[in-house]
Amino acid sequence: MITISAFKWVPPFAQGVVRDLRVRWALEEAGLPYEARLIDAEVQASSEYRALQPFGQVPVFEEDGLALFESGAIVLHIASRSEVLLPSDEASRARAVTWLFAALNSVENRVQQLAELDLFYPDQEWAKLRRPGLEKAVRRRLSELVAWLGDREYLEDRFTVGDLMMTTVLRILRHTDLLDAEPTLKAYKERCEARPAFQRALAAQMEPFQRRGT
Ligand SMILES: N[C@@H](CCC(=O)N[C@@H](CS)C(=O)NCC(=O)O)C(=O)O
Repeated sequence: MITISAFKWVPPFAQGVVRDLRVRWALEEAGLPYEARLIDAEVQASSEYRALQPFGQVPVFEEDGLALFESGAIVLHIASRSEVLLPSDEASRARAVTWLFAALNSVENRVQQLAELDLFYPDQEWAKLRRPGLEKAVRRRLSELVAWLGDREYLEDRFTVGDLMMTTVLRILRHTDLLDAEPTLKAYKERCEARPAFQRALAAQMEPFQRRGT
């Protein structure tokens, strides 16, 4: 049985965007059953967990003695077992993988910086100075994505693991109105989020938080 790590609890600003979501979504799309190992700060700091994830973060993927960390690597590993996520022809497959990396290396890096600034350091003087430039850099990536999408429904000619990853990255901007300014991109994200596999993944991440009532 596949096991993934996830948090027992995170503050509301993080609920629904923790990175086990993308792994859960990939597993749901691939039709692979899994169990979640819910962890806390004590487990994160333990040597047992650090042997699985050197930085103490979630998610970790475990199956038959194989342990993987880094959500991009995990999602790619899952996708390699699913035609839904990775087309079988070589060129289309390579394009889908390209978009997975683009989501992580060209979009998430900026989006994450903005989110950290807004959520962790909103009152710091240096953050106030840095924010306009960072917002501009994020806006630029969003408009570049819009230009690429044009009339397309997905980043390529069908839904792939690239769209899965890009959607989870765009969700990190939910505390801002940046996507409202880009209706094409907002509609793209919502199209991907409407997939039943995403809805199941989101519900599964949220379940322990809702059970706790916070
Ligand atoms: N690059 C890593 C980032 C993982 C990551 O940032 N995980 C966050 C949750 S979304 C985490 O565990 N944060 C707690 C911490 O860093 O201590 C990945 O994609 O797996």
